[in-house]
Amino acid sequence: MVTLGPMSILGHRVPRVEDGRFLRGQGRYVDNLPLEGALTATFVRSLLPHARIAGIDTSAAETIPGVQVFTGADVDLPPMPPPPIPVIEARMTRPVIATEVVRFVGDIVAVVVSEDRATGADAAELVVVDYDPLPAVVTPEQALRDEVLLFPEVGTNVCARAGSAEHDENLFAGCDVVVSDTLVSPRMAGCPLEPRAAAAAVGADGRTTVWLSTQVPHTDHLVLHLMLGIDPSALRVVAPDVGGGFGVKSHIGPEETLVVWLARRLGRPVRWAETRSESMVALPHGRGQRLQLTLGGTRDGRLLAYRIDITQDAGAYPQVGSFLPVLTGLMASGVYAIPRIEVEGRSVVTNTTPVTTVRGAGRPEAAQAIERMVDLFAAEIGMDPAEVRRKNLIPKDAFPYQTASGATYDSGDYEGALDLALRSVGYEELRAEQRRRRQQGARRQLGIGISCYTEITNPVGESELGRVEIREDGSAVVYTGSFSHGQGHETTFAMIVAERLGLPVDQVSVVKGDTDAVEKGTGTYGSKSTQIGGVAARAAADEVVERARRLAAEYLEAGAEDVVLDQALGRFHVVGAPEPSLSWAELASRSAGEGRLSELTATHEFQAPPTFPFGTHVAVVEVDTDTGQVELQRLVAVDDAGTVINPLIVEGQVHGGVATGVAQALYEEFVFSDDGTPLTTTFATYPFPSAADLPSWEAVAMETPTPLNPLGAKGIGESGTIGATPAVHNAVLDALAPYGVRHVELPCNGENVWRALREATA
Ligand code: MCN
Repeated sequence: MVTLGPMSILGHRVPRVEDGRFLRGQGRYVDNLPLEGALTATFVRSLLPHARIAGIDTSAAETIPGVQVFTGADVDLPPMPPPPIPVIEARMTRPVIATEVVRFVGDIVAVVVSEDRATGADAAELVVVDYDPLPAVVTPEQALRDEVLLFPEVGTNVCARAGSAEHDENLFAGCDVVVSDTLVSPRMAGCPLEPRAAAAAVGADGRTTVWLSTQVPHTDHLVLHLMLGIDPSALRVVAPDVGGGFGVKSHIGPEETLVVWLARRLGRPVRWAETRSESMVALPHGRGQRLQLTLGGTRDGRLLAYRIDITQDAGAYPQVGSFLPVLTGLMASGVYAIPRIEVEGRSVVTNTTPVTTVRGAGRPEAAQAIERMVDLFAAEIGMDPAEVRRKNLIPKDAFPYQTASGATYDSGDYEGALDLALRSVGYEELRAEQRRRRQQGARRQLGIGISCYTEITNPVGESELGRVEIREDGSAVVYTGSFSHGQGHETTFAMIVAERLGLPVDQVSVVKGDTDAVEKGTGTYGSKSTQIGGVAARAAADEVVERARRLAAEYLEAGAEDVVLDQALGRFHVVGAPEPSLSWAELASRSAGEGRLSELTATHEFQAPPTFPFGTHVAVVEVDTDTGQVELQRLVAVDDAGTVINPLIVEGQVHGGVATGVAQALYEEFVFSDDGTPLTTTFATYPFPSAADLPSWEAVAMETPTPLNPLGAKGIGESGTIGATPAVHNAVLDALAPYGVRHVELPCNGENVWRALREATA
């Protein structure tokens, strides 16, 4: 049990300290770092999805003064391997510049270096590539046929597998009702407002400094050291402010690697900033799963068995995306106690943009699948979808709970979340209004969609480093291996440490994203930062208090065991005697004078198993049954991330997360033509919603602490995304139920809804 003192800053709506600089335009991004004499890198990219390179003519480009062009033949770098995850086929490597074959529109065929960006763009246009087109594998279904192979030497397009190919013929034994459907979770583009950017320079001391728009500076440091053979101590990676990552900046690509190679080769700083249209095709995408689903149970609403078969489109080169069926399978059971679950999955390479993690990564797909199937099952047995859910929820007293799909959930109150969401939305009144509209045969029908979800944060149980140092003026600095690219760690990590030290929050600053300043780190993805990075910082702060107590005892001429820290005042004194006392500033300046300030420093690493945040989202939509247009009217989101550090930031995370989830339900889909040409390469064709397209969400707080860390905190960064998509999808189908529609493809845009209505009523 976590007990916080009455004076604790935790749980308060502290405004984000980082916002001052962002709102005043003082953020420092890679593209606006002053970098004297930097050259510009511009990539020449394949326009064909699959082709053999017959020749490259760079001569016209190189007639432009100051332009140099490098092709694969000029670059002595090894190919980039897939992430070192055992299930992924390691032989499907990616050359940093394609030399023989291009495998997607956007694959790099050359890089132009110029004095400025405009010249680079002009020169790139003049690089002539002679291609012999190869047949393109565009869909996972085509890939599975293995007729055209992306990597002939591997002998198959399958790049990873999940679950088991063994089937129990009696899986659905005892089920009165069995429902099946196929759900496609469309491919999404991550769309960070700041596209990728990289810069590199070699200093007078021979050390290479690299600035990256990234989520994982320490992992990037490792990859660059291995790829370029740079001694780790001669390499520094700095991540300045980053304008969003959403999962897609969690793996360094050939672009960043080449920028570093060029800077070292040319002896001048080099910088690259991705354009939006380049980002749409070359920055890895997310989702892209086809799920074949079968759910069975009894007529009175008990779920008994579930089969989930996952085909993941991995794109041209396997990335973390190809591992996601493992996570989808692990989370297949959702919030329900389903006794029998079978998971089978495979990932295949296709001639499309590589697929990686996008907010939620593997877990949205699991929630989309089970939540859709529960609704189908409810419709089949004629029971209210809320009721079917309630009957099958894992009970509050059953934790820790092991699901049939292999996850061990730490804590939860799923029924509490469902009740709270239904109460908040006014479920009964909405159903009454729905009945009225149905009776009237209204053109605009009402749909109410429920989604109960749980998700896994810190999914692979990682560790994180935190260090706390007291400065001479008595303020504190937190060094963390986590990295904030929009999540507000400068505020929440400062709150966590301030609470332990008894200092005002503004006396605690946070240092992150610099491999010279922080010796170790895993970065930020999988909504893991607070529960490992925050906890590590907290433990380091506790150790600093312990050391400070011993020092204060010396100065107060008391026994160390008798000295306490008054957390409300931030002063050390003998227990029971408030004076004499020493503030942090007094303690720090005196110890600095004696050369002992370094005693007030501590480092801690914290490792813990995954935690499982959860919640219920209810969406209310109006569907125009003539045109198929869907209007999202309300979305109530109950999201439980354990103990909340800062409700203001948590609400912000839910707000952004829900927007991504709703966008997948209603708008976003990255589309390729039948021959593999990307069709949605700008915000004119890829319907990335703006605030004007979305209503305000109704976020409802709920806190069920985890026993797995002393803060009691789970993650919140992806919950909104995971909960929202199935709620909206179910709401659309709920509105269309009287018309016999039982399936609408995602996204539920006007066209897909209209088609489903037409087919059902034909
Ligand atoms: N928090 C809290 N109380 C909790 C849990 C979290 O106050 N119980 C606070 C944290 O301290 C932190 C924020 O909420 O300030 C998010 O914390 P956490 O859930 O630990 O997640 P991470 O910091 O690890 O962020 C990762 C997550 C992921 S995986 C994606 S993708 C994502 C997201 O965060 N991308 C984002 N949120 C984003 N927000 C912005 N603005 N931009 C992105 O790219």
